[in-house]
Amino acid sequence: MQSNRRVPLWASALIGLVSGAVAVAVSLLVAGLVNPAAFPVVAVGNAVVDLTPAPLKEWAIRTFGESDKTVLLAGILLILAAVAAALGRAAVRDLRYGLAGLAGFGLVGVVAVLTRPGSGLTDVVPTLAGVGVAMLALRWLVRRSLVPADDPAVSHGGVPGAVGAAGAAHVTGAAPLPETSPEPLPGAGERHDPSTPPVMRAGNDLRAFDRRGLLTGAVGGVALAGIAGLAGRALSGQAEVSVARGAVLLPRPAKPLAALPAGVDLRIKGLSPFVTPDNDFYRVDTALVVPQVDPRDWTLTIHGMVDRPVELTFADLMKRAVVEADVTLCCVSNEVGGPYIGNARWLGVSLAGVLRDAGVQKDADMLLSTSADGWTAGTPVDVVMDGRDALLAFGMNGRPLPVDHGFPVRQVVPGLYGYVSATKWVTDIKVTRFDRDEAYWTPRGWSAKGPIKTESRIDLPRDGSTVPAGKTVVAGVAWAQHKGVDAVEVRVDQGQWRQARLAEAPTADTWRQWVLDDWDATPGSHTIEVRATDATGYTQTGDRAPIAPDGATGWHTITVEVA
Ligand SMILES: Nc1nc2c(c(=O)[nH]1)N[C@H]1C(S)=C(S)[C@@H](COP(=O)(O)O)O[C@H]1N2
Ligand SMILES: [Mo]
Repeated sequence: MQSNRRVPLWASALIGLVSGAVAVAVSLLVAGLVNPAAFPVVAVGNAVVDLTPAPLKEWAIRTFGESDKTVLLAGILLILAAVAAALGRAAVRDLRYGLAGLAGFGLVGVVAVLTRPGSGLTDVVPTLAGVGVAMLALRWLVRRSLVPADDPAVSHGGVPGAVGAAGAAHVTGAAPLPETSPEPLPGAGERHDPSTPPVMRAGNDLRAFDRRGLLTGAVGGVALAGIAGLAGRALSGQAEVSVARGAVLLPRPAKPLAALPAGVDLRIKGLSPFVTPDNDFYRVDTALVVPQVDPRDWTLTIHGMVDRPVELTFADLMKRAVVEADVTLCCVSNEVGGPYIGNARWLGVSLAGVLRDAGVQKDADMLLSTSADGWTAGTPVDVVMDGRDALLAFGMNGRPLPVDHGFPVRQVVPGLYGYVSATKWVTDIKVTRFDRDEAYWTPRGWSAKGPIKTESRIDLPRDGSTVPAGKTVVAGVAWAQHKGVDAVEVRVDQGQWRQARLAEAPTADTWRQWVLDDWDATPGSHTIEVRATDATGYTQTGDRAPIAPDGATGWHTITVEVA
């Protein structure tokens, strides 16, 4: 059995505190990744609140007011710190006591997390990760603090980085010297009562307190806790915004759109649904970390070539007449047949209306919109003002915008590729001119203007798949936003073009499903091609163009094996 009598109190407390900090920070980090509500400290806090008798709760609210939660969390952290310090003391005596103490911590955390309403089994992961890493940290710190005393390197002062007598002295330093005290003199260990040798016995091992080992280890532990804690806090900022998002009450549109007619969706398995589920909606942006914008802090500034600069808060926006629109968004980087396209029902206010309030000056032709993370798009003024449903959108498919898709507010402009129109997390619109300002992608080789090109895609059968011979459904989507799709044709093995059957489309701003029901597939390899014709009478060119600078062209062509 080890004795801790030679490890000073401060040292064992430090071991416990650093291990405890590691536990809290790692669990915060993992909670940030898994589920911020599963941070055990907060879960314990919430459990305490729930278990507190009402009179005590009322007293706390009366006494601490709005900071009652802060006081509670501070209290929990203080208790944690005290327990952690005691745990360090126990660990120095016998590591198993310390590990058992940490496990006890973990148990409290797990129970608190699992008894939270709506919790799931994965919510224990942050607690377990925190406690697990803290156990490793505790063991490591204890080992660094207690080195084998019969190690000649230690007993003779040869600790790496220490020299001569100072090294020997710190091995034997039973009581902490004030930081300002001079280095102990050679033989300082002799200040000890000779009857208690400055070493301890652990089993057969002689153990001595290594102050330098502990302090360097503690610095490492604090660094680990600091980094994990900061990263965890950043991720939990997401939690705050997701809570704020959950609290947004979407206003009713002035003229609600009719429910989508059943005819927009052919309901064919494997065919893109007319409304893209939020989780399947493509995401394209330059953000490494998705901007977390709290609607309470959000403002939109409209300035530049306007008569009256405007600044709108989120509340201001929600007070305006609310518009609903079905719009298919598409990325200029979508290869022919590619996935970067999605359709949603957006809720927002008229961008043109807001601009009219600001009074756009006659010679302005560009809106340079900027996102919270500094990305920019340049949108033609005439397109936004021509009566189409150009929106400052805050709703998507009946819910507040997902954070990935621009919460709290983004632009949506039917008919333009996203890179020139669909600014997510938009906070600033400068009314300007194309010959004065450039948006993010323009100097990077992309066209300043980006109207969406008429395109079509085969979803079924899958390219490269094998299908049984006989009647085979060929189906897909076609789009020509703000013009409308008038026809889709399909041909097999470069034979005759055949008219596909079109699903309905509520407006010209969305894509349109199409299907060819009666292809009689014969055994062998076949190519299938598709082309759309839009309402201006233009039929998609078969000439292949790359995505840069202004969008790909060509007919989507697939190959299938018929068995
Ligand atoms: N802030 C910001 N907004 C942005 C972008 C971006 O990089 N940053 N990318 C744009 C591009 S290129 C496209 S295609 C659309 C994609 O929108 P989505 O991610 O909601 O599908 O967002 C646009 N808005
Ligand atoms: Mo894009």
